[in-house]
Amino acid sequence: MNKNTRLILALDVTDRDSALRIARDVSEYVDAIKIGYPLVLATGLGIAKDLSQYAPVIADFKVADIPNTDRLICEQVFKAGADAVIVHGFTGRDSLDACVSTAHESGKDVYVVAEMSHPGGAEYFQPVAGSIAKMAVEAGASGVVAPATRPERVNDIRKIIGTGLSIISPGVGAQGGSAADVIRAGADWVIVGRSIYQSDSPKDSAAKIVAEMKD
Ligand code: OMP
Repeated sequence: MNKNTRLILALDVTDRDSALRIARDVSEYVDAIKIGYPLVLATGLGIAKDLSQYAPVIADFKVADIPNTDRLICEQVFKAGADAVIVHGFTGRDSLDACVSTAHESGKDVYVVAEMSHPGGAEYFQPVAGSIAKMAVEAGASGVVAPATRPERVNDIRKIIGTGLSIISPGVGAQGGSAADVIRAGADWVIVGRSIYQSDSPKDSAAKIVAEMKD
């Protein structure tokens, strides 16, 4: 993923035509498009390949199973044309290793959820976020997911992982976080969904967020 705009679109729409239209409209403003259960369950995993003409695709399946199942899931995700996958780390090192080795076999990336952005993310995740982030470094992941709703936590996590891993950060806009604040706190990319795909002009909204981060 090239760091041009620092924006990742979370394309959580459930209609194939809308997904393709929005992806095309915002393509000049995004470094990647994140897809997940809403869009894939509605349209099929084939949407990954269709969207990859506009930007690299991150498959957000928050993979969280035993190593063998994790490997099988990641194989399907990469075979379908995704460039990266988001996985959970709380399942332990062996499960994470299965995801990372599957990704590395085909030159793909793994992002590990360190701490979630919603209020409940502070309940169980926050106490273990540092350990999960450290494990992501040790396992050879490409980066971690950390909350734009708590820039101070992004700063803490950046200190733990150093500069070798990327931080991708959801929670901007609809969840209350600020793109500029979280980039300043150490995130490499922001992940934005509703503020873009629910707006009257996804393209203008994406452009505005990119400009805010540049400023
Ligand atoms: P909006 O809140 O609509 O901007 O979308 C945020 C996107 O990031 C959604 O696709 C969420 O599933 C995802 N996300 C979070 O909001 N919080 C997290 O802690 C982790 C993720 C994620 O892994 O992408």
